[in-house]
Amino acid sequence: MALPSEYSLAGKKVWVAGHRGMAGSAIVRRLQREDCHILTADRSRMDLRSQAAVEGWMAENRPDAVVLAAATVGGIHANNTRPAEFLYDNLVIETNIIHSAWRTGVGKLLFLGSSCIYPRAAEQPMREEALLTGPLEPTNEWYAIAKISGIKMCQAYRRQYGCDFISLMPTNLFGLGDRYDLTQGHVVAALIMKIHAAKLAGDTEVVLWGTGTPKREFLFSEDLADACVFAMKHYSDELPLNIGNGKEITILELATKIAETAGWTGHFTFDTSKPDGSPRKVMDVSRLTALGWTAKTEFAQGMAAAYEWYVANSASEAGRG
Ligand code: GFB
Repeated sequence: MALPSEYSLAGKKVWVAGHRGMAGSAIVRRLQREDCHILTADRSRMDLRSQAAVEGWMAENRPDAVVLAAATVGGIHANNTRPAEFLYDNLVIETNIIHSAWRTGVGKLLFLGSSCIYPRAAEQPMREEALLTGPLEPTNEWYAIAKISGIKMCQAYRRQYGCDFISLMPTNLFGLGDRYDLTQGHVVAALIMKIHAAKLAGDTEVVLWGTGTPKREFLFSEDLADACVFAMKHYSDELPLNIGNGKEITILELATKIAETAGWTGHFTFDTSKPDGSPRKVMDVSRLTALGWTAKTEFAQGMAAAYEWYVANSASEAGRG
């Protein structure tokens, strides 16, 4: 169904679901520069997995627009070992929010997915059209299936009810407010923790999981947030929209750059009993670029900000590992 592609946030009530996570908190910061009213709901007030709670909250608060950044997320180990949570939590959060957004007449909904929705063997860089063209990477297929369902819900509600619901597929993210957890977190947060701890302890070796050869593309949290606000205003289509910078580096190169940022001069070894996951995951961002958006933050600048955030906010509680 053809919907107008321009959406004005001016004067709108925008609910950011998942405002405490890295993506959601960056989106709140970015929306604070728009002429809109931001709504958030703390986990203690509403469990997004409860349909009754979500429906009640939506009926009471009546947001005009919704950013669905709430999800159960984690790095490769979390995805691989907690399949039930990654599937159930994410499916139920998405269905509750998307369905009640339709019921309460939400004018724009942005659903955040992930680059892991594309097939493991997708042609690189990965185009949006690669969705559902082949088998998924097994370490995160549960999360990917839930996120694919979210995309399909947005498409279905567009088709059947004319809802302006869109899906964005960000590449791997890093930045401010990441989850610093050595086993459950993503690679950037885990390596910041390990390298910072090695620096403080005077250790000369840090162990990387896997072979260090997989390639990943990393986008800074504040750039993701800027892309989300851009897409809210200017994107309206069934096809998901890739969000990234199109640049990839190996895990070993990533570790080396984090070491440079932290000022640690030791060396890396590899625990190949741990999984590598996808060999390569780089986004084709040509549709996003054609719309007029590109990432602004240089990798080194984003990494310095992420490291600084970790040292200021999390390092003391995180323990040494
Ligand atoms: O961010 P990450 O955990 O997940 O990165 P994915 C995993 C890659 O980093 C693998 C290597 O190649 C790991 O072998 N790695 C090296 C490490 N050392 C470490 C370490 O200490 N911790 C971690 N976590 N990895 C995620 C999905 O996949 O991609 C998410 O699991 C999401 O669901 C995200 O979709 C975009 O990049 O493999």
